Amino acid sequence: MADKFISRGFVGKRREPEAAKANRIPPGQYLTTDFPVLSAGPTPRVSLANWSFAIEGLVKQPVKWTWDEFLKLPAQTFVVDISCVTKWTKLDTKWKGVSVDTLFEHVELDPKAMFVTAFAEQGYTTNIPLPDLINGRAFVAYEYDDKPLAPEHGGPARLVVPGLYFWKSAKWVRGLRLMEKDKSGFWESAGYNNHGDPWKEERYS
Ligand SMILES: Nc1nc2c(c(=O)[nH]1)N[C@H]1C(S)=C(S)[C@@H](COP(=O)(O)O)O[C@H]1N2
Ligand SMILES: [Mo]
Repeated sequence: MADKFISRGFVGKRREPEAAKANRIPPGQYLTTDFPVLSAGPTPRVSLANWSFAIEGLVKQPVKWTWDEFLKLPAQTFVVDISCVTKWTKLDTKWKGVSVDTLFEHVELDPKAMFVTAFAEQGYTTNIPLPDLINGRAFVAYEYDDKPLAPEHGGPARLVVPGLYFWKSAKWVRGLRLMEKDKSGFWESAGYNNHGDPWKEERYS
């Protein structure tokens, strides 16, 4: 009895009912509290002095930021759920970064632009339909849990697209290329689904 009373008293944050949490887990996924690392190759050593982030392709005038310039862009905190195609889902991950909407305020998109290739160090690419990146749906993160993003998780900066399987969230991202037609990226060319909506279980092609 006493134990029960004390533990209730020490719960600082009201816990979300388990049923509500279950509603946030896409079909076929299980909940994890650790943060697995999944990379196709070794973690690249990225020099901030040579780092840049570009928006190119179907835009009137391409734009490129240095690391210092990028840090001056208006940043936000995002708390989002992520789901990897290998079936783990992690709830309430906390990031700081710049929304793709904010980045796109610096370019004029060609109305023909419908798809985006996110490109990263070591030639990693992933393709995403433009609507899945805008209106608050995606961001370029450089902090995780109030600390600089760890290199193995994509630091100095990675794309995060919470609405799609996590392979779309390009680590060590260096830019976005706007395109008229869809073009398969690294994992998509290897048999992963072109779109990758976890709620529709769009895992493979
Ligand atoms: N550049 C790059 N980005 C990448 C990958 C990669 O191999 N290289 N792997 C993807 C895959 S398959 C997943 S599940 C997530 C894993 O991110 P994490 O290692 O931070 O968990 O990154 C994605 N982004
Ligand atoms: Mo993955």
